[in-house]
Amino acid sequence: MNVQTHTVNSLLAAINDIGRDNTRGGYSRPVYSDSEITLREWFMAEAQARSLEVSTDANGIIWAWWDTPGSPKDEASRRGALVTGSHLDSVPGGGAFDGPLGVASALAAFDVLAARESDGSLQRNRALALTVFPEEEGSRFGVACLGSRLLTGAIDPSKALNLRDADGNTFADVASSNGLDPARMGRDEAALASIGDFIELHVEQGRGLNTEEHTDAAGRGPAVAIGSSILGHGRWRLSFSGQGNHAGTTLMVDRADPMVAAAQLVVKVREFARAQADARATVGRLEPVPGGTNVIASRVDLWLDVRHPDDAVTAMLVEKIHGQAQKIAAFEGCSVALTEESLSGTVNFDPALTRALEKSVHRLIPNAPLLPTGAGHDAGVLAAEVPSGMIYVRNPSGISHSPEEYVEHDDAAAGVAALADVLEDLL
Ligand code: HGY
Ligand code: MN
Ligand code: MN
Ligand code: MN
Repeated sequence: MNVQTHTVNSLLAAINDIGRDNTRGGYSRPVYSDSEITLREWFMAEAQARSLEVSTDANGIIWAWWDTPGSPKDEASRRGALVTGSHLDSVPGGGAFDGPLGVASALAAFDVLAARESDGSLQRNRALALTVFPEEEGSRFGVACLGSRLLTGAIDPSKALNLRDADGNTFADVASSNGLDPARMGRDEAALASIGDFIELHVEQGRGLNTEEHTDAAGRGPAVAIGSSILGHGRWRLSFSGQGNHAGTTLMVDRADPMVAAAQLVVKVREFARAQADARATVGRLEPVPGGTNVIASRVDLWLDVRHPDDAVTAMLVEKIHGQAQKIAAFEGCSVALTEESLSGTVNFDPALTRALEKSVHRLIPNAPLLPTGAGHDAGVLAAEVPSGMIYVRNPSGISHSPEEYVEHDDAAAGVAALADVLEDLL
């Protein structure tokens, strides 16, 4: 096994049992949970083992610095650095690669560059950093890419600090108990100035690399793709309120059941999205209150995820869904309230940086295509402030946010080799 194959796969193997979810399957690694903290500690140990200077900023982002030889390791020498990274938190019951593949591949790519530096074939005159962003999935506090949104000012710290998890803990309290000072959170000019280019390597989500357009005679797609754009996407919560009551003593004619209203809306969401080319709309989370088997719910919270390349279409779809929800609620004797939780416009990655990624990647993988993605990423949030780009590593089934998410060892190694070449060319 060569260095890249060994390192990235052995790094992932080392964290393979952290945060396993034995009820849902896969992994549940919510931000600042024991498992995600254990992963943060694993990352910091791996970074320190590579003599990287590790620190956590006011927004909870971990920075592992590989300063230029002989530099004073200060803000000035780190300005405009070459930064790569991803996240370690997961969705509930998620896969092993979404996030950790980017972090492990960056560690392995640094190993490749260190080997080139020690044999004299690489001179570094630009600082490098490896970053780990908190709450990329938004699984605990409801807003995706919370760390990168705080860093860029895309979310107001007061809104972020008041976000609550399912147990009612505020982000402020959880962040404080993890050593952060809520008063210092928010847009960080110095940190942003330190990012000259940002590259995120990520497991492919969706089947882009395995469609006939990209596969060879053996039906196999290239190991790697370069990101071109991220679909605009947002999250909304629709709360249906009715009359909580006893399941046994309440006649059917006497009910105002928000679960029945929510169920009707779920089917309508699919109907409206199917009628709109390129739209994706999902209800992945439905929470009845109080949630008893013998209880007619008093309220049902329904979370809606809508995505489309045209932000105006996303807005139109949400409005149509909300209008339908109001009609259904009225018919069922219920009411409904809509709350927007987060919204990200469509992102086109930096054209010059994307061309540079293509040039580097095509040396090793000439048929690596440009791929749009429907998945949000910290790289997409940073793109509003700094040149940002992505590399995707082939996922044979394209399935993600599921225990079935997978990357073959050789493709993971190819991703490291591509990332190492990209970083070297940008140094
Ligand atoms: O939801 C997303 O697209 C990302 O995985 N956070
Ligand atoms: Mn991810
Ligand atoms: Mn994800
Ligand atoms: Mn992401």
